[in-house]
Amino acid sequence: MTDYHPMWEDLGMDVETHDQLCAVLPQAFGDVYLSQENRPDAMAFWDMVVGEIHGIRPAELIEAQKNGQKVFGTFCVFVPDEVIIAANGIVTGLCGGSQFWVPAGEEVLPKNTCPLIKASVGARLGKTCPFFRIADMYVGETTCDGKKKAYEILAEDVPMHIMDLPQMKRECDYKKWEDEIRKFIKVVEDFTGNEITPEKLADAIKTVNAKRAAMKRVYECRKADKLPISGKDVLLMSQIAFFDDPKRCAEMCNKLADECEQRIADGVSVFPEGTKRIMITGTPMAIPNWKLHHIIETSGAAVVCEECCTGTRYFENMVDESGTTLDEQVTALSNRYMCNNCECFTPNPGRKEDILRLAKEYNVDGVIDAHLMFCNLYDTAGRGVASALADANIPCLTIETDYTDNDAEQLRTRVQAFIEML
Ligand code: BJ8
Repeated sequence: MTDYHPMWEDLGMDVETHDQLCAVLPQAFGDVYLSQENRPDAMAFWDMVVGEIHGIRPAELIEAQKNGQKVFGTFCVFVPDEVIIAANGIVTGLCGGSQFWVPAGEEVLPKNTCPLIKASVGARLGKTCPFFRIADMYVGETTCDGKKKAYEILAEDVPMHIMDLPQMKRECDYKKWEDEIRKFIKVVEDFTGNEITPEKLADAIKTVNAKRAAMKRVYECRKADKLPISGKDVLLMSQIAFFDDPKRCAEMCNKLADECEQRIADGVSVFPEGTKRIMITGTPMAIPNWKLHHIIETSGAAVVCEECCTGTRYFENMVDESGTTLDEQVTALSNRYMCNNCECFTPNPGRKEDILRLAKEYNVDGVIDAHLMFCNLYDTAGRGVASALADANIPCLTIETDYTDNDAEQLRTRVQAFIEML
C-alpha cells in the first residue's frame, strides 16, 4: 500500500490526528462490509477505493491540478456538475459522514446543528480531510439555514461561491434557478479561465447523464424478488459516486449492473427468500455513514431503495440533451435540478409522491424515515411523510439519529420490532 503521508503533509493536514481516523476505518469497513457473504465481484473496485479513500483519488486530483485543472468542492446535489465539467474542472463532494470530524465542528458551530454540517466544518477546520484541503473553490447553496451559516465560516479561508436556490417551485422559481446557473457559468469560466461553449456543455451533460443512467441500472436490479446485491453495497456505490471521475463511475456502475442483472437471471440472491424489503427515506448518508443500513441488514431485512440524496435523488431525472444553445441547455439543467424534492422547498408534495411511487416500484414491506438529528426540515416533514404512508397502508418507522454509536442498540431494538411486525 502506498504511503500517502508526504502528500497529506504537503496539503497542510494535521497528519497525527488524521492517522487516528485511518486507524479505525479499516476495522469499521471490515465489520460492516467485508463480513457480508456472496457480494458481487464488481464490488472489489469500491472496496479498493475505500481501502485508500484519502489516498488514491486525492492523488489523482493533485495531479490534475498540476496540469491546470481546478477542483470544486460541493455539498449538495443541486450544484450542477455539468457546468464544472464543461470548463474542464473536477467536482468532488465534501459532505462529512463521520463522528470523527464532529467535535472540531462543534468548536465553532452550535451543538444543536446537524452532524453532517458539523462534520463538514470540522473536517475543514481540523485539517483532517484531504478533499477539503485540495478543493480550489467551494460551491455552497441556500438550502437549509445550518448550511447557509456554515458557509460563512468555511468562506473565511477558501474561495466560496453560493448558489441561491429558490425555496418554491413556481414558474418564476425555475427561471430564477436558470439565472443562478448562468451566474455560476460565469464564475466557473472566470475561475478556470476556460470558456463554456454549447459543445462542451453538451458533452458534459451527456457525461453526467451516462453516470446517472449507470447508477439507475444498479437500482433497477433492486426491484427484483431475489436481490442480487445488498443495500449496504449500493449505498457505498452512491457515496463514492460523489468523489469519483464521472466516466469511471459510469463504467464501474455499469459493470456492477451487468453482474447484478446476470445474478437475477441466474436466481442468485444475497438474502434468504422472504426477507422483508425496506426503503429508507430522509437525509443523505455521507461516507462513512453506514449505520442504519448495517443495523437493518443485520436485523433480518434488506434495504432495497433510498429516497435521499445518496440515493434516488442523485440520479433520477435526466437533463434533456437536445439543446444546442447555452440558453436551451441552461433551461434543461434548471428543469432537471428543480425536479429534486428536497425538503428545503415549501410546499413540497413531490417528496411524498416520490416516496409512494418508489415504495410501489421497489415492492417494499415498510419504510424507515430517517433523518439526522437537528435537521429541522426533514424532522418537520416527517409528520406528513408518516401520514401519507399510513393512508397508503405502508408501515413506517420514524428515526432521528446522529453519527455516534450511542443509540445503536436502541435503534436495533426499534428496527427489529418494526421488521417483526411487517
Ligand atoms: S438536496 S437533502 S444534499 S440540502 S441533513 S445539512 S438539510 S440540516 S443535506 Fe441536503 Fe441538498 Fe437537500 Fe439533498 Fe441541512 Fe438537514 Fe443537515 Fe441536510
